[in-house]
Amino acid sequence: MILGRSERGKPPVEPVTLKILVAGGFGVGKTTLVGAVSEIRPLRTEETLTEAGRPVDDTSGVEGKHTTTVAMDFGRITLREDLVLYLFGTPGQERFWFMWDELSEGALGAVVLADTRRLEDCFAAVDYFERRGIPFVVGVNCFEGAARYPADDVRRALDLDDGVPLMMCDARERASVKDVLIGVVEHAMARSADRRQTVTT
Ligand SMILES: Nc1nc2c(ncn2[C@@H]2O[C@H](COP(=O)(O)OP(=O)(O)OP(=O)(O)O)[C@@H](O)[C@H]2O)c(=O)[nH]1
Ligand SMILES: [Mg+2]
Repeated sequence: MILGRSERGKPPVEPVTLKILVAGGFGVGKTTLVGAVSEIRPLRTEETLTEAGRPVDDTSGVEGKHTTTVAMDFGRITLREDLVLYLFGTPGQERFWFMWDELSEGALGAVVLADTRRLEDCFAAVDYFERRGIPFVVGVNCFEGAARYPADDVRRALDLDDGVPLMMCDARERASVKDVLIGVVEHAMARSADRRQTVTT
């Protein structure tokens, strides 16, 4: 007997896959964020921080940190059955920034993670995405012990354009990270809809 279409249930959906970058300064929690939400075992490229690197690898605030990303983090999250995000965490240290151009190829958008104790460490990431016109949101990773600042103060310190979303988050919490990722997808979609409208009007 041949089953009719309605009897066979819904046809399998081919999900849309989107690439999202996770950027920000050294030790701000990028690897932690990808690990918190990835449904596959995240690919990590961690190397041990050494005594020799101490003058350049400033771990103040994250003294428990013993490793650093040297190439990238990679993870995957299914936001809806028809929407899958591939997450690419960038290395935070300046000496690995040559990787960013490769990693940002084809990215829909980015999350710039910030730590308010060392806000200046994410300036370069904000500049990078602004200059290339890649939509991004800022996620303020709220470490315990760090002073909490109103969102507007952080926005002003980062000199963010009005349209750029800023969200408080905890890079260790799946639900919190998921909200940030939904934020970046929505923001990027809205930006591209705006652009289409500008072209047609
Ligand atoms: N308390 C607290 N610790 C965190 C949080 N996020 C990350 N950490 C810790 O901070 C340290 C740095 O986190 P990573 O995820 O390695 O940071 P990263 O941005 O990937 O660092 P690089 O790749 O070296 O630039 C780790 O020891 C984490 O356990 C957070 O939200 N709260
Ligand atoms: Mg890392």
